[in-house]
Amino acid sequence: MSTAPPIDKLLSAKPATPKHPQIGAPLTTRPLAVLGGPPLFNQPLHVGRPNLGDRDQFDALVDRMFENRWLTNNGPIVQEFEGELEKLTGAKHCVALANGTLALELMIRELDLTGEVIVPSFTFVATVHALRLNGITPVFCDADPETHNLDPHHAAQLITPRTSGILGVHLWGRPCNVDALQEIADAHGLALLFDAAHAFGCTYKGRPVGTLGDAEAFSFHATKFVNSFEGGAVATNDDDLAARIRQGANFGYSPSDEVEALGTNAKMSEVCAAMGLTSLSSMQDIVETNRRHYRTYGALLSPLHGLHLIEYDETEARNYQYIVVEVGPDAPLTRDELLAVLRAENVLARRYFHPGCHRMEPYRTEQPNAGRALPGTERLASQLLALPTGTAVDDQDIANVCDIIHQAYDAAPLIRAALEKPVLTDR
Ligand code: T4K
Repeated sequence: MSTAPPIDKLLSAKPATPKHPQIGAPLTTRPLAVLGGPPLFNQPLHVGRPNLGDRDQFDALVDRMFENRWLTNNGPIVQEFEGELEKLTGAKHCVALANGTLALELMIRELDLTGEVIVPSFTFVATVHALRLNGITPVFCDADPETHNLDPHHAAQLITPRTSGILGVHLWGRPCNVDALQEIADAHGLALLFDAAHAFGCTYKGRPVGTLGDAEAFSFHATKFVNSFEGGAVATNDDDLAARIRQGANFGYSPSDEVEALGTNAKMSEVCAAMGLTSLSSMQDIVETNRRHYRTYGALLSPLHGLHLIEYDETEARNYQYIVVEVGPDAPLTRDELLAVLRAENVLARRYFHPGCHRMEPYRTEQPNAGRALPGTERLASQLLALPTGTAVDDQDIANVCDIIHQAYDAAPLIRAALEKPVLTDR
């Protein structure tokens, strides 16, 4: 039975008192949509709208592709893209691939990992699937509550005679504690690899991501900071590993046209590389936009208790691609209540990453008790919310999103009553 107050009471909810005149945005005086008002945004405001780059540059590259009549299979545009990636990361090899998931799968397979690999549960599920698809048991390691990345102390406790490697994830472009993980890997003779899907253009102690551990996998999916529609790459300084990944991505064919190993088709196409090159040309502008958005969110959300925007170390290179807030227990609304408020306004905030891979199939069935050792993961999966940013979002959009959150804080008891059973469908 509904405990929500009558709708006329909800509709008469007082609008928020203007709180942040410094943004110059017209503060709303309408009731929140979750309380019956019209949505503030007519069109959905997404998390993950692609950064498009310069259309003329892309068109010129596509013209070149047509003139070459070379569409895929290690074409000249892919080779140019790989060269740019190598320059930017300083990695000896960047093998461009069809997507980030295949980059992970090939990196794991060609490093000959077996048995168990230590991996965070708090990541996008592709990280863990890539292990499982290689017949490896993912051993879930908890997330450090501060960094959201693999907790090295917990990782060290999870090593068994079957462990062959550690797969860290540089979440939100904030690199893992690489030194601590490398020390553990060296002490136990383990491979150390990274899912760097979020961390293109970032550094760890001044060293570019792409040169850390044995190998790192990038994603250039449309929603990523730099995109090639779909795409990925493995970066490594290991000549032999790079050669094996190239071969494994091309059905196992060697450069002399012999099938010498098991392989799949994970090749990047020319049109994807054209988009990748276009995206790389805009990279600095995208960083600037993202950084400005990050600072705007920081300024506008800072007065709200219990709401904490993740911090980026501005002394290191960062891409600022993810605006992630932690909605703590002292906030007047839970993360899911705040999400329902935003959704009602057409702001499609995302619960990255909910509910934690250990609660997804097949891992939930295979390891039903995994959550007991993952308190940090459980907390983060229930408290984090990703907000819209990137070049498709402008300052006014951000002011409006923050205004909604301020209003929600003011109307929290009414909202809580109205949301007896929020229906949330995303991950
Ligand atoms: N490791 C990590 C840590 C990752 O985060 C990912 C991917 C991977 C590995 C694997 O890399 P890939 O194999 O994908 O290269 C999205 C992306 O599909 C996925 O690439 C990404 N991580 C993940 C974090 O987010 P969804 O299911 O949330 O995507 P989707 O379709 O809901 O799109 C997000 C929003 O972006 C939507 O609200 C709509 C908008 N959008 C999306 C696309 C594709 C657009 O406006 N235009 C578009 O073209 O997974």
